[in-house]
Amino acid sequence: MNIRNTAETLRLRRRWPRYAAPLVALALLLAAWRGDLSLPAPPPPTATVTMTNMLDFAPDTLYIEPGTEVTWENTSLLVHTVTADPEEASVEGSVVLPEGAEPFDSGKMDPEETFTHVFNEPGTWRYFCIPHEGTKMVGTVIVE
Ligand SMILES: [Cu+2]
Repeated sequence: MNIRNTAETLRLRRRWPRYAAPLVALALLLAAWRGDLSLPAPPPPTATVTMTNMLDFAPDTLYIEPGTEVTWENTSLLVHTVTADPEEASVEGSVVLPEGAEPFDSGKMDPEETFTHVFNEPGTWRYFCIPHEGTKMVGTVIVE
């Protein structure tokens, strides 16, 4: 047993000379230095808002950092929208956008549908649901 182990060790030693490990380490260091081993960018932060049978967004106010990917999930039995476009609003104050921000609109979302928007501009965003604007189905996203 011992003799066999020693023989195997010797064979391994012969196959992998003593300088092999430092050489591999050096090659990896060089590759890293050249940028070949750069790590993938971390995934963006995410948040979820649900659209309910009670005609509201939950949470109705969401605090996030810039670059957060927000997903709305229609968990209700109704059609809702996520609309941050003042042109679509018929009630004053349904939409508020940070200065220079692009409006967006999910369009009609059937039950179980999702919609995602990435918030880059800091500030206060207020959005609403087109079919339920009259019952004040509005939500706020604060990017800070
Ligand atoms: Cu709605």
